[in-house]
Order: sequence, then structure tokens, then C-alpha cells
Amino acid sequence: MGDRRCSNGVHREEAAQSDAQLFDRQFKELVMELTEQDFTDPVLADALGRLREVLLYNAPGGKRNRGLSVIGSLRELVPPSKLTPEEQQRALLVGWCIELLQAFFLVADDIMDASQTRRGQPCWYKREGIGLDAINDAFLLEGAIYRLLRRHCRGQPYYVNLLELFTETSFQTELGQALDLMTAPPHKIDLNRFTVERYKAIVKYKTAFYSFYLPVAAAMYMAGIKNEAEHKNAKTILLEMGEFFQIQDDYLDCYGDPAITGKIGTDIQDNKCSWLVVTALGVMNGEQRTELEACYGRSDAESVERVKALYDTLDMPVRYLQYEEESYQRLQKLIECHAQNLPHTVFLNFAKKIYKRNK
Ligand code: GPP
Ligand code: MG
Ligand code: MG
Ligand code: MG
Repeated sequence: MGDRRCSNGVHREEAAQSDAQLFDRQFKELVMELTEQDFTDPVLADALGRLREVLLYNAPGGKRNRGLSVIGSLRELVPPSKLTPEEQQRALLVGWCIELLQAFFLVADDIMDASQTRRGQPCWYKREGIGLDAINDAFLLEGAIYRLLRRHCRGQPYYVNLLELFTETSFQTELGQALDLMTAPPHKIDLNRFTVERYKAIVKYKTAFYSFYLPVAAAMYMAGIKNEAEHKNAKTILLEMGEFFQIQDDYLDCYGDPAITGKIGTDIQDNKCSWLVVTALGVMNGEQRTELEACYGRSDAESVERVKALYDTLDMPVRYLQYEEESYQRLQKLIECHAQNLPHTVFLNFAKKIYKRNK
């Protein structure tokens, strides 16, 4: 598997840039297809207009790491001479399906987390006249995924693999979200709930499967790689990356700049089992624990500031940087041991995009 990829980083960089442009351009077509060509019954005009609005507001504007890594990974797995223009288009399309899955989750997650902003604008449910109707809009976004897969991939040998991958991954994410919510009951502060084991379970299921395993596994199926052992190896590496990605998300919830992340943190107010609280609990004294008990999971600004002050006293930013470095080293070793037949670049490209991120 070594001879057919661009040997020089410049070519790879150029391919990635033009993929990003093609990806952005494909979005308009896909909106048109879903809202003007799929259902044509005139009585649905208003509903399709709504779907259009929902798509335009919620699908673009993110980092697109998940979506772009389908085509990116496929380019590492298949020699350029064997990758037809049609298959490249399909890889971009499958990438958009992952972005739609993400949009579906985020619209719903923002309601559940009572968030205010997303990607630098008000959360969809916060918009005038939307409110809890956003629940149905989330379902529409999910439904759009399967309309697109059906239209574009139905004739492909990997169609059923993709369908099962999307449905299985959605279910895993929903189980993870259930754990996340159950570990954070409003107004019931119990710091004993916040264990490292529980934390790892939450983030593996709510984030790692859909954000990391899904895009690479989709590219593997498209490249004809169905072998379970290969998928298991890829999963080992990608779930580790996913765990770290959510740790970053938790760190940025408190220490990120909303002007850059595009969202205002809610984890402290929401009583979340965040990496910060789990790690802080492991290093604090009894007095600090009493203080945390008194101010965690409350929405008044003073309580939130007290939690942040405690995090600062415990040097959480320094601990986070140390953790990031260790995690990066661990990941390099995992890639060495588990990538086996898969090109290491599939994983290294992804790692490059997430380490040291600030958004
Ligand atoms: C990230 O959690 C996890 C998700 C967005 C998955 C949601 C799953 C559903 C089934 C709805 P988060 O709340 O920390 O993300 P953010 O910080 O972006 O709000
Ligand atoms: Mg959230
Ligand atoms: Mg959440
Ligand atoms: Mg978060």
C-alpha cells in the first residue's frame, strides 16, 4: 500500500485545498436536490422551504474536519489512478452526510444543554419563532442523510455497509448522550458521580465513534476494506483520538475564546461530567471539594466564577497542556502498533488537524 500516494506533501496539501473547495461547492447542489428534486408534491412546498432554511443555518459554518476526512482518507487508501471522478464526488457526498449527522446532533444537543450560541450565531432553537420545533428540524436533518445516501450510493457494493455504519454510529452516540445527561442531573450535585471511568464511557460513545471512527470507516468501506480486523485496528486508534478531542472540547468550554470557538460554555452550569471537573477532583483537598460542592452545577454568574477560580488555583491549563503532550505521544505509539496495513497518514492527517486546536 505504499507506492501510489502523492509522495510529496505539497501535492497532498493542494489536493486537500481543492477538496475543501469542491466540498463547499457541493453543498448548494445538495440543498437543491433535497428541497427541489426529491419530493415534488406541491403541497409540501412549505415544509421543503423549512428544510432548506434548516440546512442552510445548521449544516455549514463548522470546521468540516469530519466531512473532509472521508475524501482525505479515501485518497490515502486508493491510488489516484483508481479513484474515479464519480467516486470522489460520492466521497464528498458521504462527507456531507457526516456533517448532516453532526448538525442533527448539535441542534438537539444545544436544546438539551441550554446553550446560547453555536458557530458564532444563536443556536437554532434560540431563533425567533423556532423554539422546540427545532426538535423536528433535527429529525429532518437526520432524514436528509438517508435520502442522499440512497440517491447517490444505492448502486454501490458498500451501500449496506454505509447504512449500517451510520445507524450503528447514531445509536452509539445517542447512548453516549444518555450517559452524559444522566450523569448531569440538574440541581442534583453529587461529585462522587464524576469518575474517570464514567468520563471515558461518556466521551467514547457521545463523541469518538461519530467524530473519528465514522469518517474513516466510511472511507474504508468505499475503498473495499470490510475486514473486521482492519476496522478494529482503525477503531482502536480513532477512539483514542476521539477521547482526546472531547477533552479539548471540555477544556475549551471553560478556557476557550467564544469569539474563536463560536460557542459560550455551559458545562459548569449544566453540572457536566467534564474532563476539568474529573481531573480537578483527583488533585484537590477536602476544603476545595467542599467549595466545589457549593458552587458547581449552578447557573448564577458568581457560582460559575467560583468554579473557574478553583480551576485556576489548581493550574488546570497547565495540567491540560501536559495531558495534551502525553496524549499525543500515546497516539503516535498506537499508530505504530495498530495501523498495520493501513497507511499511517490516514491517522496522522487527522491528528494534525486536532492537536493544539483552539476552536
Ligand atoms: C458533544 O457534547 C456531543 C455531541 C454534540 C453529541 C450529541 C448527541 C446527540 C444524540 C444529540 P457537548 O455538549 O460537549 O458538545 P458542545 O460543546 O459542542 O455543545
Ligand atoms: Mg453541548
Ligand atoms: Mg452535550
Ligand atoms: Mg462541550
